[in-house]
Amino acid sequence: MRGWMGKFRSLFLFGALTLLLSGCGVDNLSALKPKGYGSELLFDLMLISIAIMLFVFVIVMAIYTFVLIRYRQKKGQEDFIPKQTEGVKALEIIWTVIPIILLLVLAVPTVQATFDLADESTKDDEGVTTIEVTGNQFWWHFGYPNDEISTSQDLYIPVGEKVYLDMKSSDVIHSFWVPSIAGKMDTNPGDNNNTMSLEAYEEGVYWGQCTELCGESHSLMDFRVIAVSPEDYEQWKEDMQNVDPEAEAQTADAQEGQDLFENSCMGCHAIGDGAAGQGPNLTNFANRTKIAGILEPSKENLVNWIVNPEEIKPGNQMPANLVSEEEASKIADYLLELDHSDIGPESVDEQPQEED
Ligand code: HEC
Ligand SMILES: [Cu+2]
Repeated sequence: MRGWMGKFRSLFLFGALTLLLSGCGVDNLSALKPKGYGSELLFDLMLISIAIMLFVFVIVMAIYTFVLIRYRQKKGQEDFIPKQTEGVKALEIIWTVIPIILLLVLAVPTVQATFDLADESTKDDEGVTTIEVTGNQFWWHFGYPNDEISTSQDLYIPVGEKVYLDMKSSDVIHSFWVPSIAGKMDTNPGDNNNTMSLEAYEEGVYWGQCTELCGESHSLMDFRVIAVSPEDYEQWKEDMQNVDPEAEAQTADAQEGQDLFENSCMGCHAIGDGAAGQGPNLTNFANRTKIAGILEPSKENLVNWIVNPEEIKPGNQMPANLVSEEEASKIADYLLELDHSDIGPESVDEQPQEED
């Protein structure tokens, strides 16, 4: 008996610890710490529903406890049948009307928030940014059609401004979710574009994830939204527009890497606002928060990725062994020189915190 209890207790402790520790993890990936317009609306709805649930729970439990104690069978009452109360109109009306009222209390702000989230009244206004988002197995393309900028994985937006996303997929259905600042939206293949808006209240690097099971490496389809000050955003746009894709690499190795890159990789990757090929646009690559959305941006990781991406993201569309490890090292030197802007993840006020 004791052994059983012991096992049970450690199971319980394990469960409690899991719950507790899952609260650590990465910061800026939590719908419970809203830092943007959409996430704030959704968080408020969560609070309202929890309040209603608690209200119902407390009242039902109070009545239940009262009835348990007050009407329990007493000594000498073995054969006693209490007064039956079916069909009491007043009671039935009460327990029909109260839930209806509670549902209305929940429905009104929910419908209101649904319309607020879908509001696109400022979309065509002067100076409002619309960004094209394309989900791909297993990466994100971001295009700024009015500014002739193409990028991927890191989405730059100005803080405190509502920007619109025009969203589609190049293959299967993906879902774009940045829990700290917005709700989530599916990206569909074909011409069935969805739109949503993003507005961050604070500068920051916000974690995003694909939340539609889209293939083998679905869980590795991470991205970031980087909300910078409006001045930094303007500077970033200018820097991105002035990229010269043919600029000579600086060191000898990097120059060799550049040639190799042009021969073996340019079929799928572009630098500058080139046509988005089959792979991510690598403009400003040296400023990425991660490689392929998941790896720390070190040279070693980059070489490993170039030689064998399959090992890192199974099922992804980049072929393995296009170049030797030595060649990959030179290409990495070149790619890590692609530092096209001084504005990067380090430009935001608050730095993200990695796992504890
Ligand atoms: C057949 C098309 C194709 C070719 C050729 C190709 N890649 Fe890729 N590459 C991709 C795709 C697709 C991805 C995105 C993979 C993912 O994240 O799922 C990618 C991702 C990358 C990334 C990570 C990008 C990011 O945004 O973090 C790097 C770096 C990269 N490739 C470098 C190279 C280099 C160097 C070569 C040449 C040796 C090359 N690629 C050749 C398709 C290609
Ligand atoms: Cu996906």
